[in-house]
Amino acid sequence: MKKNIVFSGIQPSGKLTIGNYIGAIKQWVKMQNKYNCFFCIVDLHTITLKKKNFDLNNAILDTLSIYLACGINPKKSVIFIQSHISEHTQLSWILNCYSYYGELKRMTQFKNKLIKYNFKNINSGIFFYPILMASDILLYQTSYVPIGEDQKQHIELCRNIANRFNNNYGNIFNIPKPCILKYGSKILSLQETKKKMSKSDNNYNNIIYLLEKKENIFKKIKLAKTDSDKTRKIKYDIINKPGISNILNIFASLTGEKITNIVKNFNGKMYNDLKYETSKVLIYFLEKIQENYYNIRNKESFLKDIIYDGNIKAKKIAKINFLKIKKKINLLK
Ligand code: AQP
Repeated sequence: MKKNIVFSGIQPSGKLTIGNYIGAIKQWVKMQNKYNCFFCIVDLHTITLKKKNFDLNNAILDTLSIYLACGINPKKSVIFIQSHISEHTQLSWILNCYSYYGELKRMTQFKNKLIKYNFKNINSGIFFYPILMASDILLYQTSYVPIGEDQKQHIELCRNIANRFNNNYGNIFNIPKPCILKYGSKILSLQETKKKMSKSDNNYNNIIYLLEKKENIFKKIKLAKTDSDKTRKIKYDIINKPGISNILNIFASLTGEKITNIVKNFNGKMYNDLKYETSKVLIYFLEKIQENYYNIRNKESFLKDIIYDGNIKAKKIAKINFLKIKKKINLLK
């Protein structure tokens, strides 16, 4: 039987965080045993925001090394680079013509970026980003897209565009479904619990990187914002106790323990006890990933071979599917 297709990607826009792992990569590792998986390094999305002295080429290899270190297996999954497969941008133009200004304007991520950059110097790449993302997904006839909560709205848009296209031309695109975890789909920033943890956050104390040093983990988790509830009771309540709930989410996601059990085990204990144990969980968990990472990161020819192989496999599918789309809209006889 033909396996369903899974597509997902991460921007090589900085050092990956435990948010990227818990929300996305953790799901990928599991899914690669069951599905036909395409894991992309979405470098074209990264150039929507420009950072001074940022070495994108290096960041792509860092991201690939993290994928591998976390357990993405190039023998099971296709790992490739978005900009190397020209069909992504070609399809993106076509889909631009089947999507509306109004729907792109409503995207929360876009609105947040407008605020973050004070409505100044917003390039149109940021505006069209969700269309390129839809192209990434639809090009491979994807069934499932494992992502964090923040990307949910973009998948809804992608589904709308695919349905619109199908209504015009027959069943061209598979309609993809998002896979979003019940717990851990939005790991919060450690000190500003109203927003998610993000690799491009300027405040490093908000983030635990996958390559975070042991001593920083203790320090950052210790500094993590909690709440002013006088009872200091450890309980899962994302509305009233976002900080503590976030720490519980991290603990649960990395150990596989149920939140209710963790809460029971910490009954009567202090916030600092939970923070200390969570730091230990993080250190134990990240140790292996970091060891794997440092073993492969300087093997550039090994990494480039993986990209080469992945690109060939992705290109083959992308080319066939894109030709079908072009034929349907009469761009090709
Ligand atoms: N805090 C998070 N909790 C859970 N999942 C998260 N993801 C990101 N942050 C969290 C998921 O990771 C995947 C890759 O995301 P991306 O790099 O393509 O862009 P992003 O969502 O904008 O992630 P960042 O870390 O916030 O990147 P920057 O700072 O560059 O914008 C996605 O599946 C995302 O949901």
